Amino acid sequence: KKNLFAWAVAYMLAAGEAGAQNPIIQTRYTADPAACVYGDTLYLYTSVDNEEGEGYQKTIWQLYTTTDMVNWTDCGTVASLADFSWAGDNGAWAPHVVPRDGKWYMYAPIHMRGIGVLVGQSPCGPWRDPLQRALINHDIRDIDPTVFIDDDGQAYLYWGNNGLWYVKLTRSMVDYNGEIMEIPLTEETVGGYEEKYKDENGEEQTRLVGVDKYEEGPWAYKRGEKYYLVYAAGGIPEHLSYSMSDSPTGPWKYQGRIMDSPDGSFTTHPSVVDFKGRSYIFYHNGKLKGGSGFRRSVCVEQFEYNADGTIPHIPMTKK
Ligand code: FUB
Repeated sequence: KKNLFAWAVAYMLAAGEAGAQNPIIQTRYTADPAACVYGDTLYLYTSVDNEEGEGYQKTIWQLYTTTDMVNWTDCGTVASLADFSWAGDNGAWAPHVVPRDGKWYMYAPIHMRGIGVLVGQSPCGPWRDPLQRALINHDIRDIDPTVFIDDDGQAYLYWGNNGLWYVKLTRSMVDYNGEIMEIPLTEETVGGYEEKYKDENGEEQTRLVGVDKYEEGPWAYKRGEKYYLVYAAGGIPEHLSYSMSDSPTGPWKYQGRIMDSPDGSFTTHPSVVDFKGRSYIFYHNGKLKGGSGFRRSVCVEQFEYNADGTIPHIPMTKK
């Protein structure tokens, strides 16, 4: 497979004592970071924005690795639409990758076709598509998967744009048990408040409006005894907010905004990990030369949790 084990040149060297320069990927337009810590390495998967044009007709997923958060290795394109026989030429959007029991699982949204899952022998494949169909295909808003494995071994898949759902994955990681559950987007769970309105057929509907509102890009994890959902919120432009819970199935309680809207991009997309004793949040902006809301670039900030486990407001930096 092209680029397999292409543990290529570290393309960008240290920019300073605290870490690399933002955007951390300067050789192409990358978006939708999904970081995964395994052993002594941080694996950073991204979607890839096109060099020209508007929209997200994206075709590949890229992997970058680091052991020190300063020097990054470009592992190249590790998966593409061609890995899914059913994907057509729809967009290769925000991925999420988790290792389990010696295998690697890539959850990959194919715009308008659902969320597929690839099983790999290594962080960069080779991959196979065991289902030969989407794992999740119940709504056109099935994008932005994030997988969290709880201490008891139960894995959960969360996803959704303008709607937030989860399922319990089976131990195989390529199937799920029980029903798809919707997480209510209320003022209590994700901020904002509900408003009634009439749709084009004159039917009364409810929508979430107000000060804050879940949009997309959920990132689920546990720290201590608390469960966290960090996500893009607010419509256009998006910013990052989060909710917390005592359980992976909720109820979730809205906690507030943690990062403002990035420069040059109307979207943002979080990934939060602890690595070598420090906490990091990845996101994207449109600040690379020639960048825009359709030509985005992955960035990272180090931060420290508050003593009570809540997340502070995190400024965006250039370094
Ligand atoms: O990259 C396409 C879409 O942009 C993602 O699915 C969203 O999270 C936003 O970042």
